[in-house]
Amino acid sequence: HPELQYLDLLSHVLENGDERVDRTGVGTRSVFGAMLRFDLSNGTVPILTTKRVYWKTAVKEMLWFLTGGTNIQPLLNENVRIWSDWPLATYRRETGDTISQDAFEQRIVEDDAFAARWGELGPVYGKQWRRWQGPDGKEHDQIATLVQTLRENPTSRRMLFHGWNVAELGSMALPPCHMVYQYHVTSDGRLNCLLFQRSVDLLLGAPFNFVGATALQLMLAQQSDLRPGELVWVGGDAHLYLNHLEQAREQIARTPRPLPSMRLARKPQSIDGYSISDFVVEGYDPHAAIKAPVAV
Ligand code: DHF
Ligand code: TMP
Repeated sequence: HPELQYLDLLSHVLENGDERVDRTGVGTRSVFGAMLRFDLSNGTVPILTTKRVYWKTAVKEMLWFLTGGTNIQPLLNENVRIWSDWPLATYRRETGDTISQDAFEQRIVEDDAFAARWGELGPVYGKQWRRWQGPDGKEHDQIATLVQTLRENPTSRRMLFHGWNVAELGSMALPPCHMVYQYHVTSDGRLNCLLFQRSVDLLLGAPFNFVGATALQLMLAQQSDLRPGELVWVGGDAHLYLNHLEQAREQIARTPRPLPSMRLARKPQSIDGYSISDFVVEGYDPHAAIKAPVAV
């Protein structure tokens, strides 16, 4: 079962991970360098079954990246709350206000001026993917270029987009974790993806990253008349936070169920035409959700 690769990685990190203090102060067990391979050509997708993964949230996050957005207001309008902690921490630090997460989120939704001031993550994923600014001021749409190359020159070895814009790292709420996505087209028309993720929160982040990368691969394949191939996921610093160890043990003890399928209900005119209702997941029967605190 493909999911055993993930569970084996959790076990490996639990048993052999180097225990250290990290940026967040929570502490992690960490290994360096990991690879998982998921074959999408057989109709299955890596939405983990050993806990419930909120796959719609992960797809909505990916659609938000594709809009080029970097403000959490449109995410909150879609009821996606996974990015609120970072602007909230900044707001509390800079104002001394002890506002609750709920009240902060409500204010972002209702007050556009407040959202513009406090809902920004800086030039993160969406900005770099769609509007990477060159030294001459010209903006580069890496996604549009990728789709064009997939269509016109699919044997290219230069089909990738990158989030690590060195000059702008300092103004990002978090430097990109899922950093570079490279694509490859086989001679029989399958689209492969290799995602390099420099830093991996194995319990909370990775399951979302698998879903986001899969959704993007399905959209790119459809837009370039290819079939989905393999998703190769490579992690750099792959870690379990020390307050996730029990949850990881609980998840490892569970038996994976058949992976679900994901398909696109229609073909929009362009990569910019997708919405969450276009994603159809079938056969998803996961074990119960596992709650865990996110390290900010
Ligand atoms: N920081 C850290 N320490 N780990 C992360 O995974 C992470 N991910 C970020 C930003 N910063 C991060 C963006 N992605 C959750 C999942 C993905 C994500 C951020 C947060 C999360 O908390 N997931 C929970 C709740 C999901 C929900 O309520 O919809 C989960 O159980 O999967
Ligand atoms: P870092 O910038 O110090 O590496 O911290 C980022 C943390 O967030 C790290 O635990 C990895 C995690 N993360 C993911 O695993 N996936 C994601 O998509 C994002 C944004 C973060």
